[in-house]
Amino acid sequence: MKSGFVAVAGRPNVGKSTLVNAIAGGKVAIVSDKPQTTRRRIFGIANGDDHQLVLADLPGFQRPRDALTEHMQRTVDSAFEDVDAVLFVLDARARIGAGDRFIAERVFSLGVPVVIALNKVDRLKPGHIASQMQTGAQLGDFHALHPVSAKTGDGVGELRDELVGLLPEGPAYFARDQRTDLPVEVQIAELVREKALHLTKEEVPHALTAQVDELEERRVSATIFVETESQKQILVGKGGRMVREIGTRARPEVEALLGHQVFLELRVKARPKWRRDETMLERLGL
Ligand SMILES: Nc1nc2c(ncn2[C@@H]2O[C@H](COP(=O)(O)OP(=O)(O)OP(=O)(O)O)[C@@H](O)[C@H]2O)c(=O)[nH]1
Ligand SMILES: [Mg+2]
Repeated sequence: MKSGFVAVAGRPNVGKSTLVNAIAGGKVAIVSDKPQTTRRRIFGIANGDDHQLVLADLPGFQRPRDALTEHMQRTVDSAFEDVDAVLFVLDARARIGAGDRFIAERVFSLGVPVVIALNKVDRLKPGHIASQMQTGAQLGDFHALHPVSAKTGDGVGELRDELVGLLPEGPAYFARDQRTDLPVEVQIAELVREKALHLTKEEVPHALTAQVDELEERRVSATIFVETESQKQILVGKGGRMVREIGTRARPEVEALLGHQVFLELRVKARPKWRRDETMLERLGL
């Protein structure tokens, strides 16, 4: 049996979480078109007959601006200890530049194999993919470089096999039917946050967090926190329309996760400067 850990590195928004979901064969991490969607380390576990590949999905590399982003970057930094390989994700639709080189300096100095995934190649011209592969190849002494589309699944099987091939002999670290290490309350809070992210823009997505207050057999109650009263008004919406829409979108996924129907009760609260509040961050597990 081969088993081990692979850390997923890359700039915000390159598609790390989408790729982890694709490799794990199910949704373990939430995804959005807003940068800084992932705020904590999330294991995505890919099980096979003779292997267990544990991917550590991570926040994107960033310059910290407050306690939250500081914690996020600390999570990234510590996630590289004791991994068997790094999956370095690049965005084929963006310019490969200084941000990627900054990450390259870090990951290529770890002394473990680095596999580069050039993601989002769906519907790109072959010539453009080839030139992005060339630029990506100059980032460092990589073990392999795979053009993939996490969205369509193109190239994902080959990438997965490549990563499994790098794992040492070892035991199963998680139950064979387990796909993530996140507690179910956190998974639910994340689903709620994802739907809220999708429905908001500008500064609001960054000011959002969610927490499950009560998880009962048929009833889940959760709070969405924002930082200001005006953000709260946006989240509540006219006559409660917005928060209802978030609930409507989140509920089917919460039900799929729990395996039965639930009543999902959402509240919105303003908690000024929660992103700078160490106590609040600790409560949220961030
Ligand atoms: N076209 C295309 N879009 C993709 C692909 N993979 C991810 N995306 C989109 O890219 C955006 C970011 O995806 P995420 O998976 O949240 O990116 P991330 O790197 O985890 O982002 P952070 O957690 O914020 O660092 C979303 O809108 C995805 O739908 C892909 O292969 N092709
Ligand atoms: Mg992510």
